[in-house]
This record gives sequence, structure tokens and C-alpha cells, in this order.
Amino acid sequence: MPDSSRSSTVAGNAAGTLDILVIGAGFAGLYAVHAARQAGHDVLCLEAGSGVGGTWFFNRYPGARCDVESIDYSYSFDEDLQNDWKWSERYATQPEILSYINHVAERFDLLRSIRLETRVVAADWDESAAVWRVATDAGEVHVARHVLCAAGSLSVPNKPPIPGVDDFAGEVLFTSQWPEPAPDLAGKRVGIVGTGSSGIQSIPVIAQEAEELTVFQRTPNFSVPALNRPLTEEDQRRIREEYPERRRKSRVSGGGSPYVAHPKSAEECDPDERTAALEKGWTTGGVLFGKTFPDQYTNIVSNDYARDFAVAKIRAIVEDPEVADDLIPSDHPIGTKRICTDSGYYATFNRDNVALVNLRKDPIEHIADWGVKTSESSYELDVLVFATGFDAMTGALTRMDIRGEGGVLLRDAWADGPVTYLGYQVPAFPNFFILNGPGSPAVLANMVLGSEMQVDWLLALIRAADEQGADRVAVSPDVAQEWTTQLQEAAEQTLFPRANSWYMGANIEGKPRKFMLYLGGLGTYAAFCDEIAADDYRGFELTAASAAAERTEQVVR
Ligand code: NA7
Repeated sequence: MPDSSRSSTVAGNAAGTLDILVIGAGFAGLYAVHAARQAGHDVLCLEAGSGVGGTWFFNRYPGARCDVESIDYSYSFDEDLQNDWKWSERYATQPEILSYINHVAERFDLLRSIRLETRVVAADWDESAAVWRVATDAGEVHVARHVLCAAGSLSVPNKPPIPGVDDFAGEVLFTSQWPEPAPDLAGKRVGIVGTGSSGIQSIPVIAQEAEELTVFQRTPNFSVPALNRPLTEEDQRRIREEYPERRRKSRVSGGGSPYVAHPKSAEECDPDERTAALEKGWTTGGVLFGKTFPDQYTNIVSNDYARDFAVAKIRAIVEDPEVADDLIPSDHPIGTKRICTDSGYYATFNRDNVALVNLRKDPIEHIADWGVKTSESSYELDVLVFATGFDAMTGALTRMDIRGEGGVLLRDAWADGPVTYLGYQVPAFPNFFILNGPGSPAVLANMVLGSEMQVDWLLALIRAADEQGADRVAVSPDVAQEWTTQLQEAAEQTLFPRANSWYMGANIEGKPRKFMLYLGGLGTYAAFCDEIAADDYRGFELTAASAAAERTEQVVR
């Protein structure tokens, strides 16, 4: 919940006003730095980590991979970069993605515009000067005309409020903050709490290293094998040949990758066609199984066909039927929580050194210095891993003291859930732009292509404002409310609200339960944003800050 006691007001002067200050040096922030510099802006990027990469810098847990294919989950803005870089596997590991990101940072000389180990703690809009004053944990204040906030959708770890969570005397690890060098788990009794994507990716790898692994599962998730494989020389040749068309298809697609659903609803298929489509979806691998049928997220009958197919696959892998029962989700339609992409997850439960504890039947009572006490048993552990997710989508934004017009705090403005126009802007926060924010497709599409699209669009908006002599770009409460209501109404037409997912804010106690994303897909979103731009940036106010100040004064008088 918002904690106003943390609020501070940014004071102080700094020499030189930046055109653009970027918060965060992950995929989105790095491209923002590059593109803004190319556009001739004076840019500085502040990054909390000691290296660039954002989510891919911090989430270095064993088995961490992206669930979007590497050739799609990579920048498209530079053809030479695209052709020079060779991904070694269909789904890249975290170390390979991080080395790609470092390569990009070096290749485009981005580090000279980035300040590492510098966390933004507050930002104040100065109406009279039409600038943001951005304060860091080092006590510095940077002044910028515009802020592009790329602080990440999955960057604030969720530490679960389990009684005694700080009492454990052994080693405590978070998948989202895995230490380097990696801890040695050989010969250790390891417990892991959490079976989302991070748990599901790390469990098979930890099981191979640890003496014993106990998996504490509160809610099972669906997972589909990645069917990962090395990319051969022949693949590399073909990829280069197909890249332009692949990128074109991806940009107009829903998810930012070139795959399309079976042309018919599962309901309209005869049993053979349906099974063939499901088998094809399954062997395409991972999260893409969620796109087997076009109506899989709107029609429970279609969804149930996909669900039943996945359940049969799980039962075929897991030898103990009771364990299989525990691993099969029953609380949400398949895909309404992001389908996980695994390498050997279900088969891991056939190992002698792995045990599953179903916390729905046997909940955790408390954590003690020796391990985990559930209502029925005690588990002595040497290492306790938390794969317990994130305060997703809004957490990074609401933790900073961001003050807009009249001193309003962003976290207060969002107390009932995030309100944005197109995901980009919040009323009363002029010149503050969010990348992959709530109200945009963000995590529902390929984040790299989505980030490129958004950065290009926002830089064009800033250029348009500059050309008009407008130093203030803002959105009205009505426009933002209309956009937010529309996307929530669209979500109500789907199966997504049935899940207690982080898309809904449901994984964090006290967070408003609202669907936070734009569901129309990346291609439709990009086309709509282009339409808005062509219509003189409909919905955005491009004005002189002095005019706004006068208006406020008149209202006060
Ligand atoms: P997720 O998907 O949010 O998963 C977190 C897991 O942790 C999930 O199984 C939670 O169970 C579990 N959890 C959270 N709090 C508790 C407590 N108090 N007790 C027991 N279990 C708990 O995060 P991930 O990091 O795995 O994945 C996030 C995204 O990263 C993923 O969707 C991909 O896009 C990449 P719950 O479901 O809340 O019962």
C-alpha cells in the first residue's frame, strides 16, 4: 500500500537541463538512450543496477531463459546488429541475453549516457520552469524537460509476508536477486517457495544440483515444454533470409512474434482437426500454446479443449497420479496466468530427491531458523529459495516519490489502480512518459519490439511538441479514464479476470484488483497510436507551461 511517510520533495539545483532523462537501462531504457541521442537530444539514463540489462541483469537464477524465441526477442532497429549477432539457441539463457545487451551497449556507445548504481528515489514537476527535478539515492538532482520511465514491469521483488520469514538461519535466496558467483547447492537440502515461471524454470536445474529439493506450491501453473534446441548454421542462414518478413509479421501481430492461431475456434473443428491443432500448438512450444485457437481467451469451451489437452500431457509425464493431481491447476482457465515455458519441469517430480508440498492442503504455519513448518510436517533446510514474483507493472513506479501538478503523488493518483492514456501518460504528470506501462500491451507482447515502437512514437511526440514551441505535454483526466475504462471493459469480455494473476494485481496483498494491460495486441495498439499521432496527437495537450500555470491560477482565484 502507498506509504506517504516515504514522500520527499525534491529540492536543489543542478547545472544544465537535460532534454530527456531515462529511468532504467533494460531493453526499453537502452533503446530510449540510443534513439533519443540519434534524434539529437541531450540524454542521461539512471540505472539502479551495477550493470545494464534490467530484468535480465537481476534475474540470474539457474535455468533462467526468455519464453520468447531469441531471434524475435532482440532489437530490430539496426540491420547490421540483427545480422551480426548469432543466437546459439532457440530460447536464449539469461547469460546469453545479458551478453547481447552488453554488446548492444558497447556497440552503440551507450554507457557514456548511463549512470549505473544510481537509483531514482523521487521526481518533482516544476510547473514554472516546465522541467522535472529528479533525485537519486546519492542525493543528486538532475533537471530534465522530459522523463522516459523504463523502470520495468517485473523489477520489484515480492517478499511474501510469511510468519518468521526473517528467522531462517540458513541461506535465503531470491530468484530475482540471485547472487553472483552462484551459490553452491551441492549436498544441500533446498526448499523453494513459488511455482510461477521463475520457480518452474529453476526447479529442474536446482533438483540436479541439490541433495534434496522440496517444492512448496501454493497454486500450480500450466507449463509447456520449450522444446529448446541449438540453432544450427543452416538455421542461422535461414533466419537472416527470413528476418525482414519475420519482423514485419511480428510488428502487426498480437504478441510481437510471427505466429498465428489456427484459423478456427476449437468448437468449430472436428475432433481430428482439433487434436492436430493442439498437437501443433504444443510442439510449437512454451507460451505459444496459449495461442492455439483464436478464441482461446474469450470462449471457455475452446479454452477447456486446450486445458484438457495440457492436463493429459501432464498426467502422461508425472508417474505418481497424486502428485500429478497436485500439479494440475484448477483455479484458472489455461493462459489467463502466463503459461510457463519449461525444460523438464514435470519430469523433475519423478526424481527421488524431489518432493512436492501442496500448500493448499498443508499450508505453511511459519518459517523457523531450521526450516519450514507446515500444518502437517516440518522440513529442515539448508537453503530457502523464494520464487515469489513481483509487484508487477506498477511497483517500480509507485515506489518512487513522483510528484506531478499540485504536488500529487503518482502512487496516490493510482490508489484505486493505474489510470493512463495509451499506457504513456498519467493526468497531472506532464512530460512524464511511461514505457511498457499499465494500459499498454507491455508484457503481453514481445517487450523488445514493443519498446522500440513506444520509444519511436514518444520521441515523435516530443519532436511535434518542440516544433510547436510547446514545452508541456499532458493528458486530461477524462481521456485517461476513458482509455482505462475501455481496456478494463475489453478485459471483462475475456477469461483473464477469472485468474488471480499479477496481470490483475492479485498477487500482492492490498493492490487494487484490476486488469492492467491492453489486450488488443501489439499490431493493433501500434496502428491506433499512429492514428492518434496523425490526428494531431488526439487526446494529448501540447501547450506552453506558462499557459497551464495561468489556467491553474485562474481556477484558484
Ligand atoms: P509469479 O508468476 O508471480 O509466481 C510467483 C509464485 O510464488 C506463485 O506460484 C505464487 O503462488 C507464489 N507465492 C507468492 N507468495 C507466496 C506465499 N506467500 N506463499 C506461497 N507461495 C507464494 O512470478 P515469477 O517470477 O515466477 O514469474 C513472473 C513472470 O516472469 C512470468 O509470468 C513470466 O512472464 C516471467 P500464488 O499463485 O500467488 O498462489
